[in-house]
Amino acid sequence: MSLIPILELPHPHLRMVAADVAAGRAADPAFQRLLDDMFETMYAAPGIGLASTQVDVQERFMIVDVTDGHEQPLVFINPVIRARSVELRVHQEGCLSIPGIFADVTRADGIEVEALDRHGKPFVMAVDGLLATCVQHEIDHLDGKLFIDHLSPLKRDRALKKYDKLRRQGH
Ligand code: GNR
Ligand code: NI
Repeated sequence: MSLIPILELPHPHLRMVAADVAAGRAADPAFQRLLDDMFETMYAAPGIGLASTQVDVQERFMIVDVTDGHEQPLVFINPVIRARSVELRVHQEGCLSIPGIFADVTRADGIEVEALDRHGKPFVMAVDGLLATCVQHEIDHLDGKLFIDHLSPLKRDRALKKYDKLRRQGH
């Protein structure tokens, strides 16, 4: 297994929209190895989610594990949000692609997501709380979207200026 470099802002590939994962790709040993390497990379960071876009792969899949002890590793291939709750939830988000920046983001509290698992088998999962926040954050990555895009122009501007400053200081 090996760690994969994570793209950081302002890398332009973070803004790319990923294409669907092709049928049969789950049977490719290289794809399974990529998933294992992504889990290793996410746990090492440490992070609770990692989208293909962040490791410079433009195919629609992501991994998530919001547990403390690596207890619920989830793979979502070609994820689609089928339903979202009216209730919203605010969570202070961060992103491995914008290190050092954290801000409150409002998203649906609960969602129903349809996807394929790592073996290519379809499933539907209802999630809420932190897991729902994380799944929405990761699906955004597949569409070239970052959590700072959910902020008001003023707050986004402040976050980006802070990020620039951190980078100039060598963080
Ligand atoms: O590790 C991560 N933590 C996190 C916290 C709040 C909301 C979303 C996240 S996802 C982030 C890892 C990451 O950047 N995934 O794309
Ligand atoms: Ni992220």
